[in-house]
Amino acid sequence: MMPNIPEALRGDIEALREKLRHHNYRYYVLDEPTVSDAEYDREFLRLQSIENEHPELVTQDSPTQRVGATPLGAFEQVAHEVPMLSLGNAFNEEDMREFNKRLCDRLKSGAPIEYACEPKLDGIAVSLLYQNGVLVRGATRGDGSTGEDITQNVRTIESIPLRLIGEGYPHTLEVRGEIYMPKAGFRHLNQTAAAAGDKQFVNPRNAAAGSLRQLDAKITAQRPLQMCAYSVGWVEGGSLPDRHTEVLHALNSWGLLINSEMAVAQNIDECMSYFQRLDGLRESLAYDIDGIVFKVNSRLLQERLGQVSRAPRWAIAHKFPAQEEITRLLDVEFQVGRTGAITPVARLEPVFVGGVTVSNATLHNRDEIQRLGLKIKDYVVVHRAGDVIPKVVSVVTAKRSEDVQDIAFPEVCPVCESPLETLAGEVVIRCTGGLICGAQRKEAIKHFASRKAMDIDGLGDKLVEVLVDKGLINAVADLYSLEFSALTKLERMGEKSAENLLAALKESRLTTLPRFLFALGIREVGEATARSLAHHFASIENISAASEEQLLSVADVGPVVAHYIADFFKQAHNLEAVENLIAAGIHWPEIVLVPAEELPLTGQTWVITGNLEQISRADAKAQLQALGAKVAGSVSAKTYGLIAGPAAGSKLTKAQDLGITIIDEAELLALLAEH
Ligand code: I6G
Repeated sequence: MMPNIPEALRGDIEALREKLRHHNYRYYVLDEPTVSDAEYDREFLRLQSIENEHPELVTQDSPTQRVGATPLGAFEQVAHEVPMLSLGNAFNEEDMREFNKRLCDRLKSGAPIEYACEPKLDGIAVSLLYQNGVLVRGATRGDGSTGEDITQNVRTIESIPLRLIGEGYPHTLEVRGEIYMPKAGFRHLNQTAAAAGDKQFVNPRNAAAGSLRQLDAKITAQRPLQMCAYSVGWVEGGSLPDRHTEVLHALNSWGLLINSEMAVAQNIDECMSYFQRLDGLRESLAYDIDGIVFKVNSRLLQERLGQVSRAPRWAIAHKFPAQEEITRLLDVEFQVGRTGAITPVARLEPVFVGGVTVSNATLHNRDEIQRLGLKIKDYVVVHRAGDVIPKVVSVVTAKRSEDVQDIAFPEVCPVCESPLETLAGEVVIRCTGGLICGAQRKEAIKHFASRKAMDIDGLGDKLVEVLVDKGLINAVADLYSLEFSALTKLERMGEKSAENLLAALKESRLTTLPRFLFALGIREVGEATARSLAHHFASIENISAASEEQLLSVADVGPVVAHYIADFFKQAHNLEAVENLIAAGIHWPEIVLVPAEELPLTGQTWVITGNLEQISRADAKAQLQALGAKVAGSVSAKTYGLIAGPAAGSKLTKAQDLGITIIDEAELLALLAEH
């Protein structure tokens, strides 16, 4: 017999569930919570406690029922009612244009085709089946016809609704999408694994796959997984909008997460612009993507186009170049940097990754080699993303052969044989040789001559190596006494090149104090700090005489940097180098200190967004600050101006809405040059 439960209590419980579903949706799907975590927790506990008292009222779609009780013995097979197709690929613009032409020809239409553009998340394709709005099954794609039942696991993912919200969804609705692990969650998961001495995942995709493969859903529940919907499969008892992007918006209104970068392109040219824009955004996205999926937006046209073998004709994945490849570690060499840091560098069998051929990758330090468990001749996974230096991310131990060799870290500096040291709290091993060390000297001179330092045209890294190796220069000041006759004796140095180099050296003598300070190569003093120091102290004499305490009063100088600066100017050989350079004729326009309230941009707050190409963000920020401006991270009514580079997103839209001045990089450079 049914227990006697007041109808009012049933109603209360359902209302509470609805409320929690709504907050869940706002938090996990819209990313716009309207209650605090504490308030959510209180309501959740209230529901849990009522359900504990009345277990007969617990329903499978209750927000308390995400984690099942008993681990499975094995995953069951699931036959997909509508096959889960795969996508054809495009690797370049030509492939994309051919795809578009194929479709135009087939549709026999001269009108441009409208496309839906969606980032292709690097995750696991899944199917979620909703019957009357209740999640009844979750399955992997498998071979497209048959997958595995992972209902227990998908139920633990908070961005997957256990019951759809809103109205108008079909009675049977199969949603398809990608389960993925955001980059931040992946990093955190690996840090926790490392701290516990457990095995780490190679990348977010493997972590997502491993998490879904758990027979115990309690483990899946602890993994930071998300699900993003990208299409529908089996649909009955209801209808969907005519355009694919509208279908996705409908899914979103029923509680499912869709990609916020989704857009509509009116033609193939707009698809290509979208591809370029997302390529620029790729690194800054919270999740890994491996390409862009373009789909004919009209579902009617999709139907007309149909499919070929197991892929729809109306969709294509335009892939970015792979960011990870496997290659062989041939050797490890040890480089000595400007500050004496010894960096192990992997010499690799050349491999095409991230759009370029890579044959070297940094291994950072000894700890990293140990963490990777790396041996010479191992097969390794190399990662290269954007302009970031290639990195060895893991060893493919399954491919390890018998002939691998241990990597021996040097006992003394590989260049000058000085002893090595590791300072307390650092992992970096350094050569103690200072400027006695040929490698450190060369690096110091290369840095001095570099574009953002003294900008000596024609004095590249190779030439510095030759000049030091031939004994023509030992220190930076020696550059200014180089003679024509000595230069023309060098291999591949004609009279014209020697003349040009001497002219560039002469020209470089007129510089600015910030450039000169940066060129000295003081540890941790980058361009921005050099500029702040110059504008605070106005002269090299004042800077070299400043105490650590005085240095600390400079914007962006902390105790560590203050110590490095003071320490640099305490050393006689550094003071001598500065004197020699000034004696060689290096000079700069005097810096006139202006009171803060009289600076040209005082009272203005600027925000920087999008990509800057000619100036780093740190530098732009420092230069704006040096002119008296504040630089903020978000746009508000108080913002004076927005600097928007390519791939600017929501900050640009907000600034446009607020009618704030918007300038591009070229206008920023003009503004900085003006003052
Ligand atoms: O594997 C896929 C990833 C992303 C897809 C897909 C997608 O859209 C953003 N869309 C379809 C239609 C298919 N696979 C078959």
